[in-house]
Amino acid sequence: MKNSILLIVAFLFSGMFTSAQTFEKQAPQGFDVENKEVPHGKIDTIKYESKSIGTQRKALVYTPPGFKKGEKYPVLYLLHGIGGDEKEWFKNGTPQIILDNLYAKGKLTPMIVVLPNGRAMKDDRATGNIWEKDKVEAFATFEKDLLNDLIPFIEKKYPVKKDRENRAIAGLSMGGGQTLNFGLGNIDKFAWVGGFSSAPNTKEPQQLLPNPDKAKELKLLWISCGDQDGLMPFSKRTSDYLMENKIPHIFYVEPGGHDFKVWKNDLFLFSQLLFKPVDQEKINNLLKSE
Ligand code: FER
Repeated sequence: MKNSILLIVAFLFSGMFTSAQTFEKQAPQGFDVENKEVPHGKIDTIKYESKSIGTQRKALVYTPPGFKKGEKYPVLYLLHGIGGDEKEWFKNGTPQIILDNLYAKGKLTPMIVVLPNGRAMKDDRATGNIWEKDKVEAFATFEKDLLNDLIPFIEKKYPVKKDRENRAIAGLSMGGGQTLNFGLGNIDKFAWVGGFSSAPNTKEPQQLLPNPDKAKELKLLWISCGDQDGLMPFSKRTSDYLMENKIPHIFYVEPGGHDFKVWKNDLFLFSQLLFKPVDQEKINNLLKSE
């Protein structure tokens, strides 16, 4: 009897040890290289009617290896930057390869990943002057399109779990700002939020979270930025405000600038935390350690 209790305790401890150990601080070499030997997910281009914009809009959807219509999946909405569109992540961040490789190692909860076009306006292509006022404003307009058009479309067309605990939002730069604005503004819709190198479109902390305690309902609040990135102040001020208000979150300052090397690493780390129990304090300490 005593022995079996000891065994159980030892087993539980070894589990804690392995899960901490196997959460690597940085993506290992080859994490983003296609491996023909592993099962692949599938990428579809979908078109949906946007009542908010009055046009048909496009998004890419990645379904995981072994995807079955009869099962129900959580969903991650993954947003691009100011120069991109629905294909930016796919072309430059290769989430399909990173995630295929993670699935092969058993590191992910099976999920659907939606890559939307976050420039919500009639001509949503990343052409001409991408810094023009109406194009920048269209990144804010996307909140309506996402909540009222895209999410309902995905929930009709794909077998997905529809509660907040099964819906995540993350993004890079302008998409990171959108993520924090929309995610923290709609905690009833999203329980998992990840801002990567968030841009100046990130609302000021007081406006972002007038009632900071509300953010305690989140399962994961991830804020990361490269240490060489000029946009660091937007992540830092958000994290500082959360710290002042004792809101659990992960603040990850990583080596690097404003580029896909950083964002691929972010996706690699962030995706492994999704839709499973996460101790943010522990991950924070792990990411800070040498
Ligand atoms: C800015 C600097 C950077 C800005 C947006 C960005 C709207 C976005 C960068 C990106 O998405 O990569 O002043 O203002």
